[in-house]
Amino acid sequence: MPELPPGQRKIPDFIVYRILGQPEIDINQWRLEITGKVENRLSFTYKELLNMRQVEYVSDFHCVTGWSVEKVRWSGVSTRELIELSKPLKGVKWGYIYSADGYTTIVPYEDLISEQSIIALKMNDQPLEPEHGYPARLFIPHLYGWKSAKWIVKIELTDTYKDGYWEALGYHQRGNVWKDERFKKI
Ligand SMILES: Nc1nc2c(c(=O)[nH]1)N[C@H]1C(S)=C(S)[C@@H](COP(=O)(O)O)O[C@H]1N2
Ligand SMILES: [Mo]
Repeated sequence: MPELPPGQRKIPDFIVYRILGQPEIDINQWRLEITGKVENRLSFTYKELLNMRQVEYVSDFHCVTGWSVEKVRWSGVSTRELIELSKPLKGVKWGYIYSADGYTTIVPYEDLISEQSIIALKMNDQPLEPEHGYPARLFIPHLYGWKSAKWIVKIELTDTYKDGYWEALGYHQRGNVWKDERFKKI
């Protein structure tokens, strides 16, 4: 049995968080944009994402408050594949993530384009439930859940760090679950 990361305990199901409320999504208006330090700014519809190559794997989900949900099946588009289409410029160090509710977070570029980083369209073989981020959420298995922005609308590639919602309140720049990176070091 693979172990849980330090300080985590298993619970049976997700606890839904929507710190800025549940956004109304009109699927015909919704887009996922890739902007910032890129050669090509891109914008994808939900249908376009569904028509791209889908990746799928099973992985645990870890919230920084200490709960973990084991063996969630994720499927969607590889974040790396999507980003490569935008032709990122040299010097990109961070991905700043925007959600439809105004939520933001920031992820090191290296983690954003890591092997299992996914723009998840499905959880456990079903399209995401509205409360879990329909139509799409970012998921990176080795980063804490607050980096898994629900109702994602934009990825901005940048060379400069800036806090997202939780980072501004003291949460870690990277948030690696295996390194226990919960809070910024002072
Ligand atoms: N837009 C948005 N994304 C979000 C959050 C949020 O409040 N708003 N909460 C984050 C946190 S702290 C966690 S642990 C997970 C929880 O995912 P769930 O609501 O699907 O259980 O969503 C993350 N993504
Ligand atoms: Mo969380």
